[in-house]
Amino acid sequence: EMGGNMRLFVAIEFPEEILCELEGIQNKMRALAGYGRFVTKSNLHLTLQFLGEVSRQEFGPIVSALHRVAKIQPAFSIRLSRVGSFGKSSPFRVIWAGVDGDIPRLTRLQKDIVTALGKVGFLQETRPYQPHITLGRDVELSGKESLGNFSRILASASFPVKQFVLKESKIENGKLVYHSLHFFRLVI
Ligand code: 2AM
Repeated sequence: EMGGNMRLFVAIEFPEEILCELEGIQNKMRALAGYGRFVTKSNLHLTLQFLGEVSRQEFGPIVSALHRVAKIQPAFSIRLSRVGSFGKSSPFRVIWAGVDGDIPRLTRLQKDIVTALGKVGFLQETRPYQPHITLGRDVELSGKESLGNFSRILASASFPVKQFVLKESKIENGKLVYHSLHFFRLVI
């Protein structure tokens, strides 16, 4: 931990049933994949904003800014939509699960977080926001295994998003682990 810096991001986490569903898809994919690095179940999440390296002095203002966003944003519902990829062909750079449902609220929340963090000195992300849950990286599938086949096994139950979380990314004993530092409850 150089100079007490922390590697942070803001994310939405999922109920256990959704995590199990995502893990089920990963397992089917893993069984068919020649190669792939799959995200462990406990690390599955939807990123709202990646902050990168943050110093101790910046931590307080970040938490305050996120509280200001949360206290005026209503809770909303989303559901898993489909399986897609960044990178057009095998090996797929990233395979992800997408969401639909109340996307305007999700997008609004993400924009407000970016704006609020911009005010406390974080560079605004200029690339368009592509909400995704990374399932695996560098996944090698044969031509026959189209991603559409995995989309078809997604159940479409909605689940509520009642909070978001500030997380720290660390390597512990050679493993990537995420620690939740702060939960921010949305307005119910
Ligand atoms: P990804 O899942 O598409 O890799 C923690 O690293 C989270 O922040 C991941 O969900 C990751 O997205 C996201 N993230 C966004 N920008 C990032 C960057 N420049 N470096 C690492 N992670 C980033």
